[in-house]
This record gives sequence, structure tokens and C-alpha cells, in this order.
Amino acid sequence: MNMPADYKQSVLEISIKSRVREVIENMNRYDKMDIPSLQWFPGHMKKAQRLVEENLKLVDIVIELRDARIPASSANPMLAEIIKDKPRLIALNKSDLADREQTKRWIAYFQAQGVRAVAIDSVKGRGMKQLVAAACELARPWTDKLVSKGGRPRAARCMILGIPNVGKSSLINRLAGAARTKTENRPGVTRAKQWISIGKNLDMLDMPGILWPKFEDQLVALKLAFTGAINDDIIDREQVAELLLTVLREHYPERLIERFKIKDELPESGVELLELVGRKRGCLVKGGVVDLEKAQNVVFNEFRSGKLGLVTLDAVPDVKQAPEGQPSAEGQPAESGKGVE
Ligand SMILES: Nc1nc2c(ncn2[C@@H]2O[C@H](COP(=O)(O)OP(=O)(O)O)[C@@H](O)[C@H]2O)c(=O)[nH]1
Ligand SMILES: [Mg+2]
Repeated sequence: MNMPADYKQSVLEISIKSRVREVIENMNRYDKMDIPSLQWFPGHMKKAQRLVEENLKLVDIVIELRDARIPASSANPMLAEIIKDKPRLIALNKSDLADREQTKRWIAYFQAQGVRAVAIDSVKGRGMKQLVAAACELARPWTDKLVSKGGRPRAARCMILGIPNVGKSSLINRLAGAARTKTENRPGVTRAKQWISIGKNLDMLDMPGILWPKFEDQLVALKLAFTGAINDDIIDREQVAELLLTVLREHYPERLIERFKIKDELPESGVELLELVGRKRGCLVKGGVVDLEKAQNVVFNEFRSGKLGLVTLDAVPDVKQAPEGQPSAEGQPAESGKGVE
């Protein structure tokens, strides 16, 4: 029988959702989901929030950095509350590792919600011009107002905000280029807050605001672990690797087959997949037993560096389900299947 593509897609989503949920439920039963080890206790969160709020007073706009592979899961749950009515734009970083088509759809989604978004790669410097142009444009009403009130014309001021490992330092370094190195090299100059000029129309605070992710949601935590945003041992390194292989097997079997030169049918379970990867890569200990730790490293390193293909793990929400003013809808983690087609 020839099933319509849409139908197949939704069956796939349901199966992946239930499988991941099942494994997570099992993990809970054995009490392995140790979220507090992420070191974001209420005290840390309060402190991080306070630091961001202090710096917010100094800027016209914020650039919220998210991971293009997980545009929903890499968001901070309290961002709107923290930045209040400060104009914001979203930069989807690491777009070099994400599914291009999905990145386009995410950008269109954000724009439809009234938030400007740009795809960037802070390592290679892609998208920097567009980002700077978007930032200047977003800030213009504020800088213009200043002038109309009799103030001196000045460059727009921005700051970078995002969860750990999303690429804040890389972006700041990339945008700063030579300007930053110069100021840092002067002896006696404290590394306190500094402004970095990016062209003549934009100044950037050189210290990013660090926010925490939505790790209280277990599927979100898992995706953060897959992408390396949070320590992969927060759950159980082996399980994270096995789940990642399960997800890839479900959505990109051909990539696993090709990358690991697999001749026979792919095994069903995560454990068997991990063992197979280990065997294919010669991660063996005495007696031909697979060194699972080495196999895990292969999986994580190759996935995170894009060698297993460009993958987006968060689905673009159905706009009907996510009207403006309800940002939480964009974080539906269970939608993951759609992102990985
Ligand atoms: N492939 C890729 N890697 C990136 C990109 N931006 C940052 N990274 C890497 O992500 C890791 C974390 O980056 P970092 O700037 O330290 O993140 P921060 O914690 O937000 O400051 C580093 O290994 C960076 O090289 C990007 O656009 N593409
Ligand atoms: Mg950093």
C-alpha cells in the first residue's frame, strides 16, 4: 500500500516519541535522571538573571543566541520575563550543523511571530553581515528617538544572550575581530565591561548574558545532551548515546549505514547499535568485547561535528497551535520527530 508522505511522517513521529518516552520513563524508574547535577540551582539562576538585568539597562536591544539544531530546546524559559519589552532578535547559531530546510522554516516561524531571526555560523563567520544589519534595524527606532529628544546620535548598543555552549564567546570574538584583541593587549586595562564597536552603527557589550535552558523537561534535556549543550553524563552517557543512535536509526538510517559501512540490517536496540558502531571502529578491549566508552565518544564526536549529517531535532511548531504571545508553544519537545525528516 502506498501511504501518503504526511501519514508516514506522523507515524514516524509517534513511534519515535513513544520510544524516547519509554526509555526516559525507565530511566526515571531507576532514578538516573539527575537534573540537579546540571549545576543550575535556584541560587545560580537568580544570580544569572540579576547579572543579565544589570547589563540590560545599558543596551538598546538583545541578540538571543540559539542553537539552530534545537531552536526550541536551546531557549531560556524565562527570557520574555527577564528582558521584558527590550527589542530582541534571534540568531540561530551553528547553522552549519543544522538541516538547512528546517532552519529556513524556523526563521519563517519566528518572523511570523514578529521576531526577526537570522541563521549564523560563528566559527566560519557566516551570516555576520545580516546579523549586524538586523540588529541596527531593530535598534533604529530607539536610537532615532534619542536624537529626536535632542540627544547626540550614537551607535546602537546590544548584548548577546544565550544558554551555555550555544556559541556566545565565539560570536563575540567573531564580531569583535581585531578590535577586541587590541583593547585586550593594552596593559593595565581591566577586563571589566567593555564596548566593542562593530562598524559605526553598532556597539556590543563584550560580556554575554548566560541563561539556563529548559532542562526540567526531560526530552529537552536529552536534546541538549545530544548536541553537547549540557554534559552528556547528566543522565547516563551510555543511554544518551544509545538514544541518539535510536533517533538516527529512525530518521536517518542511511547515514548510519554509510558512515559506519554497515552491510547487514541495522539492529533495533540502542545497545546493539552502539556495539555495532564500536565494532566497526575497532573500539575493542581484550577478548573482542566492545569498549562502550570509546564507542560513545565516536557517536558523540561524529554527531556533534556534523559527520552524521546535518540534523535539526526540534520541529517547527504548527502555527495554529502557537499563537503570538504564547512562546511556550514553540518549545513543544515532543514534536521532535518533525524536525528530523
Ligand atoms: N560548528 C559550529 N560550532 C560552533 C559555532 N559557534 C560555536 N561553536 C562551538 O561551540 C562550542 C561552544 O562555543 P562557545 O563560544 O564557547 O559557547 P558559549 O559557552 O556560549 O560562550 C565551541 O566548541 C565552539 O567552537 C558554530 O556556529 N558552528
Ligand atoms: Mg563563553
